[in-house]
Amino acid sequence: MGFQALTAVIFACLCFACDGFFTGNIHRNIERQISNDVQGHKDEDKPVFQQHWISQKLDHFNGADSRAWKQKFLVTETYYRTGGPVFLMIGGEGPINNQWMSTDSGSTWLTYAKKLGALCFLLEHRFYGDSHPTVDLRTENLQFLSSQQALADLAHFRTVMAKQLGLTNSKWVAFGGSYPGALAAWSRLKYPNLIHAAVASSAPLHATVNFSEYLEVVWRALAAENPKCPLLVKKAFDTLNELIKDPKNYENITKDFNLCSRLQIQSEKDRAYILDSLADSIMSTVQYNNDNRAFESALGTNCTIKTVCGVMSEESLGEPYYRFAAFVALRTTTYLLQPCFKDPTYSANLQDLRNTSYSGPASGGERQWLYQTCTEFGYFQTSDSPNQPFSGFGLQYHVEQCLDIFNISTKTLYAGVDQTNENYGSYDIRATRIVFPNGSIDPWHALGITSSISDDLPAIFIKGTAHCANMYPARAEDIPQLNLAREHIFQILQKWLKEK
Ligand SMILES: *[C@@H]1O[C@H](CO)[C@@H](O)[C@H](O)[C@H]1NC(C)=O
Ligand SMILES: *[C@@H]1O[C@H](CO)[C@@H](O)[C@H](O)[C@H]1NC(C)=O
Ligand SMILES: *[C@@H]1O[C@H](CO)[C@@H](O)[C@H](O)[C@H]1NC(C)=O
Ligand SMILES: *[C@@H]1O[C@H](CO)[C@@H](O)[C@H](O)[C@H]1NC(C)=O
Ligand SMILES: *[C@@H]1O[C@H](CO)[C@@H](O)[C@H](O)[C@H]1NC(C)=O
Ligand SMILES: CC(=O)N[C@H]1CO[C@H](CO)[C@@H](O)[C@@H]1O
Repeated sequence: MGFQALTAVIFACLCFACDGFFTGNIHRNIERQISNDVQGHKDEDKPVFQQHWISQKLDHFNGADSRAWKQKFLVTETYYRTGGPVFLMIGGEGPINNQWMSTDSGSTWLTYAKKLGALCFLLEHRFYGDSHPTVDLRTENLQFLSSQQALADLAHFRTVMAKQLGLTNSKWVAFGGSYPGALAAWSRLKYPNLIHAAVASSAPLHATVNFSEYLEVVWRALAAENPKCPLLVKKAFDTLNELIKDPKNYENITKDFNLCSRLQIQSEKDRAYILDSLADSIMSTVQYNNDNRAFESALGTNCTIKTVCGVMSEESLGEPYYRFAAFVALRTTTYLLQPCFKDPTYSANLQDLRNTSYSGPASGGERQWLYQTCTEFGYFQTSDSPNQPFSGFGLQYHVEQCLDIFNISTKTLYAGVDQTNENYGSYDIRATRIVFPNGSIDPWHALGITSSISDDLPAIFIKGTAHCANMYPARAEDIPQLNLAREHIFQILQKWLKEK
């Protein structure tokens, strides 16, 4: 292998290879902040993985444009045996997290690598983390941020790396969860000559502007814990919606939810913003329920659906409205270790999202991901469906953010989303050797492949698990279905690697 050992580097990092989606809401991602630094080495002499950079074109689809930039990737040879496959974990809408490469962590793809003798790469997505194709995040620069450019990066990476290391004839397998799960599937679809197979965990393959189904799954996930639970949440939220209409209540709402500054509703968007943020306390809890994200130092992982429904059933706390407030406060201070919930104004959030610096307050991925949703995917988690507990953050609110932040019109947004489905085929993906694990309580499964299309495109259903559960390290308390799913995916891979 041609890689040199890195000198000892302490990587301070945030985020993920498998991750939820940024929604343009800064706070939604705060629990992703990692509490301590992570070391890339077991000790100086025995690097577990190494960090490197590869040169990429800024625009893969314009031969006349020769501008280039450096993309970050990590590699571990720990498990590689001559003739073994090459695993490529695809980075997503945030900085890559070294824990996915740590051989101590036991993350699932590395357990497969160990059994199959695979060389393992983790490639950061352009415009996220340290992979900066342009000097800043100005909207005109973000034209080079797209899934298609990211897939072309990946194809080029595969080609160059295989040539450099003499691995051209090796079988490359793409892995990813959530958005990178979709990228893994699409890499197999678009570059079947380069990618032999793909594991596309919790992958939303269908782009949609009005993703109202998300909250319908949240309702069902809460109901599975306790049938009364979503009804109590709905009652609480209805009360909140009533109270928030009257400025006389601002003081009390501020206090009840421990907001960081006094509630001030000056526009319809201020109202939608705070309602969306408060609802998100429950949305995020459901999306990551019981996932073993603690291994990547995520905070708040013990706050689960059980916690929500436990607090919502606590009659001693008073009306459901007060129980909901108590849950938000508990999650904020006890689980996320924050002093207060958030600054409740839309304009403050807007200012953060408009900042175009790579060190700006939304540069961890929120601004970039919002741009991708406004140009390619939509995925807006609207409160428009009647079969869910929340209200007050409808489609228009989400769509207008695209205009407010990037000057992207609704027409452009819809055209972009249509083009994405046209380009990749949505649910009707025509490819082979892609496995689609999905979790029954993960709201993202609503946009995923949920039943096997063919023997070559199997879906793996994991009853009772949340977003990307199968990718995290196994734990003693994992439910049996989850362990079976991990094993099932391994067997599928093993079979596919024998195929030509
Ligand atoms: C705010 O809460 C206090 C204490 O619970 C209550 O006495 C007061 O009436 C409330 N204010 C309004 C405007 O409802
Ligand atoms: C979360 O769970 C872990 C282990 O299960 C425990 O050590 C920790 O104290 C818990 N944290 C909270 C905030 O409950
Ligand atoms: C953007 O964020 C950076 C870093 O936090 C800050 O220094 C800069 O002043 C911000 N720019 C604007 C226009 O707010
Ligand atoms: C969004 O979709 C839901 C159906 O799930 C529908 O009821 C609602 O009207 C849609 N919203 C808009 C603004 O079209
Ligand atoms: C926003 O876009 C519209 C239409 O594309 C354009 O006419 C307008 O000048 C843009 N506004 C800004 C502030 O860039
Ligand atoms: C929740 C969900 O949509 N699960 C689906 C995952 O895939 C299986 C097929 O293997 C479906 O039966 C499930 O409905």
